[in-house]
Amino acid sequence: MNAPIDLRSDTVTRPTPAMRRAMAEAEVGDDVYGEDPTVNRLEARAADLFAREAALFVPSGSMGNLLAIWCWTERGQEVICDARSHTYVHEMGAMSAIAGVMPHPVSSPDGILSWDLIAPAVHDGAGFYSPTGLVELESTHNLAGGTIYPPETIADISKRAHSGGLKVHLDGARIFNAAVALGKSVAEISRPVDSVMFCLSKGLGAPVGSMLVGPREFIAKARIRRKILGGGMRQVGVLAAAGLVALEESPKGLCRDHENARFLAEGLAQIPGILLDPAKVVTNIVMFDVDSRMTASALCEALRARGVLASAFGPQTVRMVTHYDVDRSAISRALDVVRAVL
Ligand code: TLP
Repeated sequence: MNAPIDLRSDTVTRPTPAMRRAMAEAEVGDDVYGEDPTVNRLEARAADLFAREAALFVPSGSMGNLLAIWCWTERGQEVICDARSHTYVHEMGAMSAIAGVMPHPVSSPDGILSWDLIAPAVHDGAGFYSPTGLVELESTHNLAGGTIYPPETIADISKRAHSGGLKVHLDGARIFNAAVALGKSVAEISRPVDSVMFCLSKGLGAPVGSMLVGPREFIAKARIRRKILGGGMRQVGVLAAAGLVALEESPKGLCRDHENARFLAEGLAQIPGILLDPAKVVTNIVMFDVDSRMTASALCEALRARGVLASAFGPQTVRMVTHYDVDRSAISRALDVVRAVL
């Protein structure tokens, strides 16, 4: 039997041969002493790519987002975020459990907030409301199906947040996908915000790791808090080496992942029982609903039995994500399987 076609996430990608070679040959030291040369190179490269003062290598995107929230806020404040944001829905309540802040979720079309949606949620701490500490945005937006913030919306939100004394953090787990789709650099599209978290371990294909980028003082504080969380990683140059390869090599393949996602979406939209507008698929995430003939988890079970892995993200909602380990022919086969099951 063929290996399963794994469309659950782009986190399932395995390191490329070039990454494995770089990992085997990585020069390492103790990163808690700041002495791992490969980590230092990765942090410098990330800061450079995002035109920022500094960067920090963290074990996961969740830790990167948590550190950003923790470092920008005071206990008891609120973080304004989209109601379907990863920080609110999928980070195990970490911002409350650890940073002591409350999410203030705001619903938005396609996961894209605007200042008009954010403004009514902003509190200055007077009266009965806890004060706003931070605005958090997500691009590409995972649960909304890989949607992208228009750069002018990020600029407008940031300008208005800043004029009210608020910082803006961008969950850019898949910001390279956004950049490729927009034909702009990651520095350009993230310039207005105060900090960015991005993942090396998703579409970029590194086995482990994410980066937090921002001002020097903020990163210094995040470095201490990463240690508090148990995230001091010693000879972690073996992982940073894969991250460096990912940064240089992987962005050029993302365009193919986006074309494959569109092909997948167009095929799915033609299958009776699937509700999906392929025009909304602009990056590598395909989110669709199944009609009442089946639940999302029943569909995923049936697909799994036939060698196609997808994720149920709601009672009727299924997510499929393209990445470099699935090519066009695997996607055609996956479409045949979905058609057969439905
Ligand atoms: N997302 C994972 C799951 O947690 C849902 C996935 O398979 O997509 N921000 C965004 C927008 C994310 O999609 C994710 C991971 C994270 C942050 C957290 O990254 P990790 O998994 O490295 O903690």
